[in-house]
Amino acid sequence: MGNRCYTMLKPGVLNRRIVGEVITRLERKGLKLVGLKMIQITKEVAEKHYAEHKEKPFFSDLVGYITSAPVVAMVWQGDECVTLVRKLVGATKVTESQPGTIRGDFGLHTNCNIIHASDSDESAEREINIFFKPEEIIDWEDKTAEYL
Ligand code: 3AN
Repeated sequence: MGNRCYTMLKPGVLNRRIVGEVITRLERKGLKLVGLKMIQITKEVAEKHYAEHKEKPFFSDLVGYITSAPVVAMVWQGDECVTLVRKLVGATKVTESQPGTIRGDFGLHTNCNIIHASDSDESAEREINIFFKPEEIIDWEDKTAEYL
């Protein structure tokens, strides 16, 4: 089965009509999409998700941004999924994310970067539990997995 990574396209992705483009990058890698939905998250849920940043100066802007419009919440699955998704996503700071990565190609400001991805298996489990019910995750049989 591999492991799972919670991934969230922030409101900027919907605004800019690049939902498909960003999802395509994760799909093309060969990762398996096992959960997907569009949700309007509440302030409470956003604060819970980003609890580790509660004391940071950018916390209220971050919560304001991800509650400003719907997000696209996803669960990806595969061997080394968290590590691979983080590589495709790129570094947190716009000045450090390399061209070719999602953040490196689609963002100008760190405080409104367009995608979230879990940074460890433990945070993936915590975040998946915040946003998805068990029955919303479908581990479908991938008959072509051997080619990936
Ligand atoms: P990542 O999303 O790469 O795991 P975190 O967890 O350090 O990075 O930060 C969570 C989010 O907070 C980032 N995606 C970004 O939107 C925002 N953020 C992080 N660092 C800064 C910063 N120095 N200034 C403004 N916003 C930041």
